[in-house]
Order: sequence, then C-alpha cells, then structure tokens
Amino acid sequence: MTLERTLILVKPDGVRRGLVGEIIRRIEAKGYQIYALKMMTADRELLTAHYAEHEGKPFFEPLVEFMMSGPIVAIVAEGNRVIEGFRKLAGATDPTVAEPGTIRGDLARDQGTKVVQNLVHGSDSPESALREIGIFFN
Ligand code: IDP
Ligand code: MG
Repeated sequence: MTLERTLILVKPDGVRRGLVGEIIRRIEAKGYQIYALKMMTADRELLTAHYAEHEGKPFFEPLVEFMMSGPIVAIVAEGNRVIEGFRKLAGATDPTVAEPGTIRGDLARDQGTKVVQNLVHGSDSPESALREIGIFFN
C-alpha cells in the first residue's frame, strides 16, 4: 500500500461555473476518500507560498490574480497512489489538449486568457502534497 494524501483545489472558475459537485463526484467515483474540505478565498501571501515554483514566470501574476478572483474549494483526498491518480483524473495543464474523460478535457477549454483556467489543482509529488496541505490546512 502507498496510502497518500494530496491537495486538490477547485479553482475560482470551477466554483463560478457550479462544478464543485461534479469535480467531487469524480474524485469519489474513482474511489478516493475526501479527508478534509473547505471553501475559502485565498490571499496573495498564501498563493505566493503555494505557487513558489512559478515565481518569475510570465503567467505568475495573472495566476495569482485569477486564484484570488473568487472562492476556491480546498480538498485533501486520500487513497492508494492518490497523488498520481488525481493528476490523471485532472488531465493535462492545457485544457485544449487534455484528454476527453479527464476533468480538464471534459469541462474546460482555453479561453484565450493570460493564465489558463483549468478548474483544478492537484499536488504533483509526495513532497508537494505535504507542503501544500500544510499551507492550506495547517
Ligand atoms: P498544473 O496545474 O497542471 O500542475 P503548473 O505547471 O503547475 O500546472 O502551473 C500551475 C498553473 O498555472 C496551471 O494549472 C495553469 O492554471 C497555469 N499555467 C501553467 N502554465 C501556463 C502557461 O504556459 N500559460 C498560462 N497559464 C499557465
Ligand atoms: Mg503544478
């Protein structure tokens, strides 16, 4: 068993579009447990910590602005290999090329904005998961 926890965010576009239930449904239908969940509005300080790896990139400021533009839902999901599993459920970063069947491939598209609005975040490694869960659920 590789029991893991991962941080999932339903981004402001997901909340605005009423897709919170659909995204949680897909996480649960896959068989992962919802371990913790909260709705919140993230501030710049929290998002700068969360997205530290992207500081200095051209999409960093638009990304922070977008992530502060409305409420988000922060979720800790648990399960065997959930970190890799949720990344597969989410699909590729660019929703135009994300495979149909994935959250981003089925439900998102490129809107031509500076930052790609792709509905969800998922931790990309055990180290990121631990760090990000600590930021959102201390
Ligand atoms: P991920 O969310 O698939 O892990 P990351 O590379 O960690 O993708 O990027 C974080 C977020 O920043 C993405 O989900 C997306 O919203 C945005 N983003 C990443 N790369 C670009 C880009 O090249 N142009 C515009 N937005 C981007
Ligand atoms: Mg990432």
